[in-house]
Amino acid sequence: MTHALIVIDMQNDFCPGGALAVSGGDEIVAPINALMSEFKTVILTQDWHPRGHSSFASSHAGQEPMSVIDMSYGPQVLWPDHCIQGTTGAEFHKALRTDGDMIIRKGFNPAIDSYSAFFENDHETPTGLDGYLRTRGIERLTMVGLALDFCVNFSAVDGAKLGFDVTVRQDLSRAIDLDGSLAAARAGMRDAGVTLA
Ligand code: VGL
Ligand code: ZN
Repeated sequence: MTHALIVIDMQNDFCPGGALAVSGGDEIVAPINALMSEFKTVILTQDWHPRGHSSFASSHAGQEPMSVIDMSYGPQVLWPDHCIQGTTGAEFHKALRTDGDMIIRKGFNPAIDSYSAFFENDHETPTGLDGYLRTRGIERLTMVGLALDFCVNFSAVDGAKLGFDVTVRQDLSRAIDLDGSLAAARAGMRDAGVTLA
């Protein structure tokens, strides 16, 4: 069975010092680099927002970062401005290996956030990753990266729903953990049939 490693959002803004820093995000760079050597297929994702993106608190008058609003597609956490296209914050951590086969960008639609590597947050607009994996005969996925309770979680659950055999390496992920989001994410991944390693 062809097995791919998916490295999620290992970007400056999610590492200490970044706009939406995930605690310990930089600690996993070296072990993820090492893990890449064990996979024939490595895919990286990159959170890639235009300025003024609808997921930014700054785009909504009177809203603070980390508050939640209702969007047409459901609840949306409002984030600090992060991973703006072409900025240093959107670049991969400078020590990360980026010699993978494919980089998939997400979150570029101004009106919809995209945590998952497979679908935007409306859960129906595809990123194209499903087709890419299927046409390459890939059936098994190992996921690592940031953040465990948002982009890794949504990607893992969608991957499992699409029929991939998905394992999340929790030791090679770090969480934001907003109001119990980590516990909820773990339960949701388990329910979807994701293996939490
Ligand atoms: C992410 C919040 C906003 C993530 C991306 O990579 O988990 N979280 N954008
Ligand atoms: Zn984002």
